[in-house]
Amino acid sequence: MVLDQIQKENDIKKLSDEELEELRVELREFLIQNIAKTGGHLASNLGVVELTMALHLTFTLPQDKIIWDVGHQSYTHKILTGRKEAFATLRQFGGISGFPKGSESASDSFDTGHSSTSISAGLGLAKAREITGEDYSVVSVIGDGALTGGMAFEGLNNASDMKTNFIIVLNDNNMSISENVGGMNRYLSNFRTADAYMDLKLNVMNSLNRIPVYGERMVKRIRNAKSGIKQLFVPGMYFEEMGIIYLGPVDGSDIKAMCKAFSEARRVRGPVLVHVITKKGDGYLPAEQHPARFHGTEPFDIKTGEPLTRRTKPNYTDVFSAVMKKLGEREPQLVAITAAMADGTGLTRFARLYPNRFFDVGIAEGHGVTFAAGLAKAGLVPVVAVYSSFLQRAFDQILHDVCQQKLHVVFAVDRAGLVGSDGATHQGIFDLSYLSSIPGLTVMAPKNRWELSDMLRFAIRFDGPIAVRYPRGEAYDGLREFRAPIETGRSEMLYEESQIALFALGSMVSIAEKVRAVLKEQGYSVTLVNARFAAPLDAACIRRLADTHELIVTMEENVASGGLGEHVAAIVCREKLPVQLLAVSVPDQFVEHGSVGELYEMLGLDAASVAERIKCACEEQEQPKN
Ligand SMILES: Cc1ncc(C[n+]2csc(CCOP(=O)(O)OP(=O)(O)O)c2C)c(N)n1
Repeated sequence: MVLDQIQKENDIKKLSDEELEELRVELREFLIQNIAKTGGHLASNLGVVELTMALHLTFTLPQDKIIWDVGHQSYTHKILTGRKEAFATLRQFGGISGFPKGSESASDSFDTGHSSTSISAGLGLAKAREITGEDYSVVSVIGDGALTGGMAFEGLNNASDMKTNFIIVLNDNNMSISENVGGMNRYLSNFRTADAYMDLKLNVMNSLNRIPVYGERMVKRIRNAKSGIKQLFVPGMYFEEMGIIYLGPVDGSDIKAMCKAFSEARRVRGPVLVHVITKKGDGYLPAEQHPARFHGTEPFDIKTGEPLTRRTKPNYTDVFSAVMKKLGEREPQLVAITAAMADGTGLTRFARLYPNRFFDVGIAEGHGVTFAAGLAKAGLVPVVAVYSSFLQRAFDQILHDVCQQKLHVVFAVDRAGLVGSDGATHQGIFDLSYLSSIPGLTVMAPKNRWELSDMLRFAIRFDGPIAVRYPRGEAYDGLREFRAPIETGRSEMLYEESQIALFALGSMVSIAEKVRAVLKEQGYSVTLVNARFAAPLDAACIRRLADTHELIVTMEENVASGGLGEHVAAIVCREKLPVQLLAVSVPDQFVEHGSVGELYEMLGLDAASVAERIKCACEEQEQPKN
């Protein structure tokens, strides 16, 4: 195997042309075989095998800096930098990450996970190089999807002032997770296929050449022109006009052509963009045919491309999708917004049924929220469906554009809580903190699938800014006998006893149910309250619990700082309520990848650990048992 000759960075440079041919085949086979077992981002990685090889052939790692935008496509880079053996542990607890990590390798020059950061980060590295007087190349590799994010445009705008070399590689596969959207995408389409561009150029030049004298002169002038009519013939004028040299388009399966383009790019004094045309899923038919499904995949059967395990029970996203479908029919004012995640957030069905009321804004969470504010101002009811960690991008837009004007925008915050294998950049463990700190924003979390449905209906008929946060994965269908009508700021009493009160929010209610069972078996008397609202908090309930219990245990799938526990503690402290408090939450730290179950155990959020902590707290206080 040629692959065995790659033990560390730059080993690829020792290979012959024949070996490189062999390597690209082996790399694809390796990716398919491994991702079929571990799951991961298959389609994007298959598309950049040759592109990554060409980068590694041209540049020298770790001195030169390659920054992978989003970073989900960095698997070949990881293999070529000596991490092949670790691939069996990809995205597993304690294993290698699915994203670039400086802690894994010095060749991962910038950690990524969220989209559209690579140009800004690369520019920072390149500027630093000017100041420190070092000598290295900086290459930001950005996808056409990631190029729809505002930060990428801000970076381009800023990069145009560079006087030293800064390379942007546009990895253009004409796809975001699903179809890419927007004007930039259409612009790129104009010259995506080198053939089409070449044909157009040749046709025009030939026609002009046929006009005696004048035609020839015009062709000459066009060739010499710096701008104007030249943009009819030269691709990438948008970039050129901004002061960024455009090279391409280059065929992303042609290693030699890419190496040549990258070498040319390295000679440019200033910012340069190399436009590389790749194909998502390249080399594996099921991924080529269903690039969106294979963007991020669970383990699958290589022969059929079908997932190894079939989901039988609905997850929370399915519940959201079903409610949106139903309410879309009844509420003509209802509109839905996604930032390039129609499939992931469950809006595909809504999009199909009500295309005029569905908006994919590209990977632009901040813009999406302010766009929703505009829609709300004009009387519509926008639902912004977005993952918790990506909504972090839109904090100011929620605060400044939505909440200060008290606009009725509904935030359907999916993947709130631990998400598992995508790891630290994707854990949704901060939204309770950043959302519940904004005045006037109502924040809810359902205990089970029925309550998610009720909360969404409540939110859509609400007046004012409101968020419903719900986790990734199977929707809990226990506790279905408890379905008290939802009232703003009111919790739901599930089991009322004395001594210990569990005050749990959202996903933690089902854990609290188990904790209660463990504690009751040991003779404790345990109340269980479904908090329902993180803001406004049910202060009356806290007062009542403090009166009748020795210990209140808050439970939330969010970091401690700024979360439910702190809000409850503030009431208890302010009002000097005579009760002991225990806050169960995600500790204030970034949480790496692993299965959600493993992470729960590691963080002490599983029922057994929580019950143990409560017992210790009771014993510390020498509270008598019932
Ligand atoms: C801020 C943010 N929003 C959403 C996502 C989810 N996401 C991951 S990859 C991706 C599409 C990226 O498309 P592109 O840059 O073209 O890369 P490709 O997978 O096509 O190679 C999206 C929307 C993200 N990572 N970050």
